[in-house]
Amino acid sequence: MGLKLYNAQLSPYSARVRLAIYVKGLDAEIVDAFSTPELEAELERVNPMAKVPTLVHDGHVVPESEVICEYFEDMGMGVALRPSDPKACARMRLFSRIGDLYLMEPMQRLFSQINPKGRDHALVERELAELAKAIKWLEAFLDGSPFAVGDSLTLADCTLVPMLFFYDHIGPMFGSADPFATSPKLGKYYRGLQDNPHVARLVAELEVALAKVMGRK
Ligand SMILES: N[C@@H](CCC(=O)N[C@@H](CS)C(=O)NCC(=O)O)C(=O)O
Repeated sequence: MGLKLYNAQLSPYSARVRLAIYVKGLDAEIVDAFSTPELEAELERVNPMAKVPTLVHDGHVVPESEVICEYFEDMGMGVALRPSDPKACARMRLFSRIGDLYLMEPMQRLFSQINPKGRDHALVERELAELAKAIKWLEAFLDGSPFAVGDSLTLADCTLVPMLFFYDHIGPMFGSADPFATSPKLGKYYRGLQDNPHVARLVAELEVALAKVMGRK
């Protein structure tokens, strides 16, 4: 049966898991869960949350991107993307928590305000301020090296790359020409990571998926 991932190309949470799959070189069936009503119904059957990503491994269902990534590690699948040192591991999880709780939350609310027509300016201002806080924290916790933690890719990078992809694109939509202007370490980190072929593949996929959606608007 193997691994089956219910995915959406533009979901930053799905992208986090795809990146882990690519880096680990796992053989997984990746299906676009929202491409047909049948697949949507299948997703809802396997996971009542009906969210992507959802992993099914030999019939065992694992929802939630971070839980899936940690599951890969616990199962010893592919190259390790979790440091063995507890302190490094805590740093890795900190980046994921900041991403999930403080970066994605305001960004999700900003996604609904992309169209300047009928934009709620008070909401935009509030969420941009929240987003700026998360960016400041990431900037403070990064140590200036090419990876978020240690000297190789970890789950922290899998989390941050797709989120920073959206941050990089959402900035100009709300009037910021260079979203990384006040976070040079973070900008250097995000741009530098794109030399990695797995990261480059993921970012290219996100570009295609975003262009498709924007073309529809
Ligand atoms: N906390 C979840 C978030 C997953 C999530 O919100 N996925 C969105 C796509 S980005 C989704 O499936 N939305 C469909 C829905 O909620 O019905 C994770 O980390 O996996």
